[in-house]
Amino acid sequence: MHSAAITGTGVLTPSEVITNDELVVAFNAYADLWNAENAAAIAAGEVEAKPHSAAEFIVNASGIERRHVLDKEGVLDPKRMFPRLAARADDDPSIMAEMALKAAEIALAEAGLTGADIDLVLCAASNHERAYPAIAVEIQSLIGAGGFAYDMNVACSSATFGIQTAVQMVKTGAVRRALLVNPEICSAHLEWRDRDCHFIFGDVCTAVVIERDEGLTRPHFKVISTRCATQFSNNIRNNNGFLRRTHDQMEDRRDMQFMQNGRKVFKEVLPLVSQHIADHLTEEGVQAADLSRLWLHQANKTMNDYIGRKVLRRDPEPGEQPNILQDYANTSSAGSIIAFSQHSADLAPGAKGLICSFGAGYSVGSVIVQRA
Ligand code: CO8
Repeated sequence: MHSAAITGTGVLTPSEVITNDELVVAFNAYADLWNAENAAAIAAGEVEAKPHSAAEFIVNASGIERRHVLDKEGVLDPKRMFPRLAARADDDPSIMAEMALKAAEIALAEAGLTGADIDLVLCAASNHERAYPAIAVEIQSLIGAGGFAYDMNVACSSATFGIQTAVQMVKTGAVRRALLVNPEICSAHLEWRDRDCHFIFGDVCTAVVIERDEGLTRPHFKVISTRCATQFSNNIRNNNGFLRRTHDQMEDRRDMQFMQNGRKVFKEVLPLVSQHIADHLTEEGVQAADLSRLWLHQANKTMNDYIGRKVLRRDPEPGEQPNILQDYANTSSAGSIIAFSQHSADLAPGAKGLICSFGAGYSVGSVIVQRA
């Protein structure tokens, strides 16, 4: 068996930003329009008026202050409320592949590699823009990688589960160098017309290079261990899928976008994640006190504060558990990787840390790493 290391990471951040204030202005204009159009039904008690959203609620409930998106104009148009992304010809790079290419370039440069050095490409995300061919195979071709490629989807845990897959293949010798990309176009499957969730998500793409840990000369992170777990729940769900036509259900239904019971998720996922991390550390003989940093899934600040306290058995020091959700919102699988990419270079050789994601499924994935 070989050892595996993370030798490069990259983040592609879309340039367009929506602040909470901008988001709320657009949502409230949409709600006013909808209420005016449905005034008679509201007066008759047949439907409920849509209440306004509030920027203060958003930041207090989640810690999110802004989010990056591929298309701001479409999201903020009260008569549209979702992004406008131009359709592409089959011969043009798909949107996810284009995002992945940019993040991959950064990660490969950090690792001192080119696409030709890669023999496994995984595209792991919470949605894929087409059924087939796999986006990963398109990326493999665009970067000139050899070997093979495929898509994975474990919702918010896609990146950590992808790391686990790549690490196992590197360890067994099935591949030597893997590129994992997480192009998350959350704006296209978020329901921006629902005030309970319209603030939650943003768009981004992350990339991670995982290699056999032999003869590495640049700074890197040894992968000590990975651990994945799933437990079925309907509390985070999106029913959109290829059977829609067969059900004669092509209308714009609410469950064709992201849906969640946020309170239940909060209550059920927290103990699951805390126990998962505790078990992972025990299994590997790593003490909580040995961890210099936690790079957690970026869904909710209160959730992360709670998990940090549970894992470290004290309040995390500033910088010990970096959050990026205030700037990016929840970017599904990419969140913990953005935190890792942006807040890991300062760790001293020998320092240990833990990447952990959690979300729909439910799913939890953790990766213990050590700076080298
Ligand atoms: N403005 C003002 N008031 C509001 C708003 C708003 N925007 N939204 C809700 N309210 C009101 C509610 O109506 C409610 O009022 P009342 O008490 O009168 O009923 C009150 O505020 C409180 O509402 P909530 O109970 O919903 O508020 P919470 O404190 O629970 O906060 C959160 C809501 C932030 C959603 C919180 O529950 C949370 O973060 N939960 C965890 C969610 C989570 O981590 N989910 C993971 C999902 S991500 C994932 O797995 C990947 C999926 C794939 C990606 C999908 C991309 C689109």
